[in-house]
Amino acid sequence: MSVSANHTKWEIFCRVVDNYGDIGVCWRLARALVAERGIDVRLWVDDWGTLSRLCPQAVHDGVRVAGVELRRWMNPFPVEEPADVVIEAFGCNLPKERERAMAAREKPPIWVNLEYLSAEDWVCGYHGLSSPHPESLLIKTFFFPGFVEGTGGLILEKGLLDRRDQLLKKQSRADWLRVFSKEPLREDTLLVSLFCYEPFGLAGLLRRWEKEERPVLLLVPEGRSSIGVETALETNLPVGGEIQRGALRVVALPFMDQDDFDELLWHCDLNLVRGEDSFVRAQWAARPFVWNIYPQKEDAHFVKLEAFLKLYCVDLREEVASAMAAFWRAWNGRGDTAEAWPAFAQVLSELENHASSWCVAQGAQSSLVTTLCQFVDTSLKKLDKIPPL
Ligand code: TRH
Repeated sequence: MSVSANHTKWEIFCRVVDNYGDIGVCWRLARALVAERGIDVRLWVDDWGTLSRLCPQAVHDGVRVAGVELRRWMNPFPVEEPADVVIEAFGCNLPKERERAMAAREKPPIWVNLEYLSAEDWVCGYHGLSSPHPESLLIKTFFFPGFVEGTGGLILEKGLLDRRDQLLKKQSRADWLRVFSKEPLREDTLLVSLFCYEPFGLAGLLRRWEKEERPVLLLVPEGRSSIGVETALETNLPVGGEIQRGALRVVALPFMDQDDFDELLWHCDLNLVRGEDSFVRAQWAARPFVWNIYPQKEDAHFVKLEAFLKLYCVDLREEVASAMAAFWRAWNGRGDTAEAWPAFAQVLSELENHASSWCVAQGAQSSLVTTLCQFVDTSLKKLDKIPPL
């Protein structure tokens, strides 16, 4: 009988380049592999400080949290038996000692390079391509998450959408909000979450919201986003602090764990998110959202942004799609957010319906955990057929 992915040991290697996204994705993936498949997972992380912001239980090297063995990626790399499946996240380059140990195994480990998420057309053509190691029998396969058939899919934990619906049924947003703010919430308030880099149009948008008829309540977790608001409003905004400016009220939240961050997105009418992981979580929230894409040299990120807009807007009315695209572009520095806001605000209810159907359609596709396990199962079968050296 051949071994299935569920009975193998996996390890994920992650270098924290900047921000939380890379480790955010790996930590989430590791937990899902354990929870859904009972896989024994070890996660190697080079930046313990960033990991422990996301996972405060990461108190020492080797600790198990949510069933995942958390390990410090140190130099020189500890001598240990490599796992059966090795995931190199985002081209982080495995330690040479580890590559040598992998090559020395009787059966080479299944080696996957997990790439960044993109909606660009070329992704399907590159997903699943393999590259043999120049000096050993190791083969590295490139795995691309994505939104369409033929990619690796997205991380969607089993039961997440049901948990979201149940929570929203039993907890009103006013009750949820009481933990963060004692001010009563007007029924018609537009509740917005803000997780961003330094969008050029933030100050202009806040000024626009101050003059809105409909009250806007902006919830801002601590970090670059709250610093951006402090700069724009020329004030201090410590965690727990609140500011009222005209129709706009800002509440500063602490940095939460990933599950609490999900709940924030589920309760808001509009989520301003960034990077990769929060961008996907906003889609599982099934609410209108705006993506602050990670900026790249020579504006290369705009190609990625446009590719996603093209895919996401396929079934939208022309007027709705163009209002959404104009606001997204402005938020990323191409256009004026304050000018683009009224048309965008006008189509929010239509975008809410669209966000729900998009979420259902994406949720019906195979998740990243499923595609990875299928790939590992197929690779194990092939390995079984290779006679030992
Ligand atoms: O932190 P990011 O900007 O990460 C980015 C992207 O991943 C990008 O692709 C990468 O190249 C770049 O870093 C270097 O944004 P992202 O991807 O949304 O990750 C943030 C993580 O932080 C996500 O897992 C959600 C989590 N989070 C919390 O858990 N609690 C919080 O309070 C907040 C605000 C975020």
